[in-house]
Amino acid sequence: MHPLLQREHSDFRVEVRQFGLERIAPVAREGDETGRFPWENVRAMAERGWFGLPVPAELGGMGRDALSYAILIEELARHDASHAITVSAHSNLATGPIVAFGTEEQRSRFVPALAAGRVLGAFGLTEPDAGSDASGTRTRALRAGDDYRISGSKIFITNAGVGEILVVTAVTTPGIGSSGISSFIICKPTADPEAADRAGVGHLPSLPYSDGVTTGAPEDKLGWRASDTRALFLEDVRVPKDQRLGAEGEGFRNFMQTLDAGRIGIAALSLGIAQGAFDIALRYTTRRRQFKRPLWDFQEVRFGLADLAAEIEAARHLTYAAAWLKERGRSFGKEASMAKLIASRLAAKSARTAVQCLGAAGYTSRYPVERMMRDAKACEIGEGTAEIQKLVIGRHLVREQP
Ligand code: COS
Repeated sequence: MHPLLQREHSDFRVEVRQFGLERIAPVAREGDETGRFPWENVRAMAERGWFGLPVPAELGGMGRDALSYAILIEELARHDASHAITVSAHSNLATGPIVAFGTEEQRSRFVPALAAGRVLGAFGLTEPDAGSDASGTRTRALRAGDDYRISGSKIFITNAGVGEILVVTAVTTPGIGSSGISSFIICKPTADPEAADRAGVGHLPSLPYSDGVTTGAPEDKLGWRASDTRALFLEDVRVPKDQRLGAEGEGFRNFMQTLDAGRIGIAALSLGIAQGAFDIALRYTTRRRQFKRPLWDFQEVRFGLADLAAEIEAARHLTYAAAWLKERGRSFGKEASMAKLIASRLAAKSARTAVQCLGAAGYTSRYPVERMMRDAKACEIGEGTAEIQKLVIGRHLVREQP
């Protein structure tokens, strides 16, 4: 067992692994082919409390630690990255900032529904002109009495369509850069009401929906195809001032902290893809025979997979260490970026290696490794590109030098 884990972590891993085998593996390929959002499994995961795993029990969550959360995302991604990113974006990026920066009233109003998976949450930072340069936000929030009127657009937002509670950034004071950015909680009905209705989750009409919020069509993506990624359009959206998250001007810093935590989620997701692809390659190469012996007997194959196993274990140490630091309230931003950088690169390598081990079979949709290869690419881009992780790590190194 990993030295940072307790028995409860291992038991939880077994539970999620079982769910992955029974509920995710059978639908992952269809989700990839059709792009259909996995509403039935969202309900099943909600029933297990997984949308509120790290949320304190008094807010309706399971109150589990950051390591349990990393294990959840890792094990979901072992079979399907789309399921994993749906939970990760909801938990770390949407629920996380309300728990961390919300007032008592905001927490009790919005978090229980998110923690129960009653509705899904989304995080709206990225804009057409503000990707890696997140402080380039153009969405504008104008104060009007007790309200703000928010206008602008966001792009590539996970859960934007299916979700009902959105946490978004907008400029409250223009011309002063990141200190002029604030964040807001905005509610709107799900874009998929019939499917949500059939699943019995995802729609909560008692939420304070704002008019003027619309979403684009689902993006046609290379990977993570069963996850919901859309543009979000805000047209003179009236948001009461009590839905501002944190003080005016604190939105950027709060979102940066949220992303630090999010990066542990993407590291865990990457780890899951790396492990899932490795498992398939190991199984295949120990059974498939060529030249009268298993592929595994060829040193090239065996050494390649041994290398991969060692690198996966190293990435796991890094990811769990970042989660461990976060759990203890210690600084973890550098470690989270390092874990994401290394694990996402590894996911791509592991999936590519698995495709190679399986040869032509790996190149077809008969095996999930080609999907994993596509899914892995997103891990090097989402929640901060590999280049942004290096920039963040570099800044920490300079700051920490003796
Ligand atoms: N935690 C807390 N505060 C942070 C922070 C963090 N991780 N990172 C930056 N800040 C603070 C800074 O301390 C600074 O505060 P002061 O103005 O009080 O000094 C403020 O935020 C501005 O920081 P900085 O000047 O470093 O901002 P930059 O515009 O130079 O950019 C990067 C910072 C590039 C790191 C940031 O824009 C980033 O992470 N971009 C990637 C965005 C991303 O990951 N997008 C993915 C899509 S969202 S799923």
